[in-house]
Amino acid sequence: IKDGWFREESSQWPGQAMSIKVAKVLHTEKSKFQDVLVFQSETYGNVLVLDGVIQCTERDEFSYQEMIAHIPLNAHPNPKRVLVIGGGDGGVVREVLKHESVDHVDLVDIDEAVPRVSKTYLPHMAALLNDNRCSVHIADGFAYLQDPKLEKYDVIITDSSDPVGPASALFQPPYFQLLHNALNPGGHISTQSECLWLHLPFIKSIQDSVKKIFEVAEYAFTTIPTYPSGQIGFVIAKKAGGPPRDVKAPLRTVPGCRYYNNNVHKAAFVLPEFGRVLIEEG
Ligand code: AAT
Repeated sequence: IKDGWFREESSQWPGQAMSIKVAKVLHTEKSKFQDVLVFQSETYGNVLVLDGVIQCTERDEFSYQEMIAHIPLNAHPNPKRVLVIGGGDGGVVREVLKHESVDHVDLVDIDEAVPRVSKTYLPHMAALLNDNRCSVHIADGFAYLQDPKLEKYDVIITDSSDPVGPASALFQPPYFQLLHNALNPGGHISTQSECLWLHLPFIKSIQDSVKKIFEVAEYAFTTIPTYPSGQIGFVIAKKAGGPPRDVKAPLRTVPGCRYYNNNVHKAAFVLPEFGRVLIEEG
């Protein structure tokens, strides 16, 4: 923070940086895993930053949380057991619990500081972490999935931070194999997969790794002003039954959404030509 502005600089997006005007710093700490910063901004509500990277702002978080959650959940005929890896702010859990069929969601974040500070400073995201359908586990997502006694899931959402630091293993083939093993037949996954404008070869490598294990893997995206270059996507795959974009049954209406609707669901898979060429034909 300099001269009242937070600036998001990183070698992951060289030569550019999102800046947000700070009204007040609310919290700083060095947790076991990362630098945690929460500030109140002038125009984006409260903002959570980990290791200098914006994780969410109150003004636009719904775009990301709704899309990473409802694309796999709403394409599944009857999701009951859901796992969220990362996402300690609780935003994805809030979206998951909009689906009446869901009777249990496990959330696994490596860093206890994230749910703790989110409960205080991001209450609209974190409130349902206390719901009786939700269990919060503080653990590494990769290690959690290796538990041989793990009960299987219908949908697994990887809401992870970027692949530098504690989340790096969550973008590699062994992790995608663990996801596959942890899914019920017919299960679906979505996994945070970065930005078309910045990370096209990386998206391709995630998609190729997922495809080797799930046969079909597609990229769907959302727009969001406070993530790098204003766009982020998810690799979506399911255990059986053809491409994720071909939803057989009519999509249900998910209540209380501000970004997601059934047409947005379908449109999210339609890529601009520079991305389509590499991701779908490359
Ligand atoms: N809901 C949008 C915010 C996130 S949070 C990503 C979370 O992943 C963080 O809380 C972090 O503690 C957690 N995390 C990182 N590594 C692991 C791991 N190995 N196991 C479990 N949780 C982990 C996503 C932000 C996207 C940013 C885009 N630039």
